Amino acid sequence: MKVEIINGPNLNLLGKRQPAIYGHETLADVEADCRRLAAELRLELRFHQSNREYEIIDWIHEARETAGALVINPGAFTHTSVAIRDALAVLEAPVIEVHLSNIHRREPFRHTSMLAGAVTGQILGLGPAGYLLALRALAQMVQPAVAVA
Ligand code: CA2
Repeated sequence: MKVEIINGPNLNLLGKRQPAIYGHETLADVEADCRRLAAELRLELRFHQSNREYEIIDWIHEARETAGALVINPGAFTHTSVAIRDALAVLEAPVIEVHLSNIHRREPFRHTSMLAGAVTGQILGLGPAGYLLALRALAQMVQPAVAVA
């Protein structure tokens, strides 16, 4: 099964700024961890990051044709983007929204996710482990025979 992981704006800075909030792992580290687990779970992974909203929307549209599941950390677009929500709402595959930080413990403007009503589930505040948990959950949903333990 193909899984898309989509990362939004500024996540390319991961591990390089604000380690107190986002930790020391870079996005390349997160990708490597995800690729290791995906191989174990027999998932075919595509991993993306963009600072451009339209590019994220285009990847979601492509996923309608190609992907069995999707993980998205939309960055700050979480709190603003009706367009990303609309793109997710027409996706039939399961989608997990991941946030490194617990957005509810942060500034009030981060407490609302525009996407919440259009995703299967959310994982918040667990750092990079959230991506791995999302992959495990999706594998369990879509190919339970492979995703043991
Ligand atoms: O907690 C998350 O994963 C967020 O999606 C991260 C976004 C933020 O706008 C959301 O409210 C919550 C920010 C991503 C920016 O990442 C940086 C990483 C290192 C240094 C600067 C920004």
